Amino acid sequence: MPSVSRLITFRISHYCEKARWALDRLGSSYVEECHLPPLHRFTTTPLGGSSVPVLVTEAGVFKDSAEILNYADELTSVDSKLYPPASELRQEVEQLEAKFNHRLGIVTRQWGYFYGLQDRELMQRLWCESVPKWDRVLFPVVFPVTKYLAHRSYHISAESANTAYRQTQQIFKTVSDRLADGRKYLVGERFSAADLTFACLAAPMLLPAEYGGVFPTLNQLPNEMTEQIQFLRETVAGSYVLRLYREERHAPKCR
Ligand SMILES: N[C@@H](CCC(=O)N[C@@H](CS)C(=O)NCC(=O)O)C(=O)O
Repeated sequence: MPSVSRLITFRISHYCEKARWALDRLGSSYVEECHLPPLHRFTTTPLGGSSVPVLVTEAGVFKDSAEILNYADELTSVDSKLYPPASELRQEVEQLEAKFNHRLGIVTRQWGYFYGLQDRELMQRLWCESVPKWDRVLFPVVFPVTKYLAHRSYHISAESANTAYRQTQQIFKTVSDRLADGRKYLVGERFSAADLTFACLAAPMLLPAEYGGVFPTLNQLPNEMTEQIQFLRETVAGSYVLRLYREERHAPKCR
């Protein structure tokens, strides 16, 4: 009998949601192990990784969301693949995925943490959901360290949050333009890794109800944040993400 894979995550992380969505879509049997940052390093470092998500399977350890999608895709039947078999389409999907990974995911996180880290109780609820007891117990000690590390590694400030919001608007504009011809998906005729990646990495600024991890609700957030979320939800790209979540983010087939 094949052993059950382990998905190491932060419950809130949009990169982890990318891996989770791909595995749920595949109907793959896995157990999610959530951690509080930076305590995840006790798990990821011995596995040869650092950041989350990390997927541990019989076939090997996958230490990046794109690697996890590629692994999941190899196990997926032809009619529901996330990467199109035709090489030109596949290349387009991979280029969009890389662009969203390296730009969109970074700025939506920067924006979210700028506001979120100012609210210790909210971060406690979000970061501690489903983590082991020791992570929860250590939260009061760990929080100031994590907050400091997050500010330093993600370059968080009021100025970078403003820039991040403007950059997200620009990326949304390029996606809206792409959808302007009435196409249903970003590349080709089918849902692909480009759509999945865009939806997950835009999610912190849209808060879709079907998000597979944990997010705050609108009424837990400051007005400035909710106004920006409402504005983006009404763009073509924003409503596209909400549609993808409604139509494509099905509950896991098995766990
Ligand atoms: N390239 C990675 C990026 C993942 C990433 O940035 N993960 C963040 C959480 S959103 C993380 O683990 N940060 C803590 C760390 O690097 O130790 C992927 O796509 O998997």
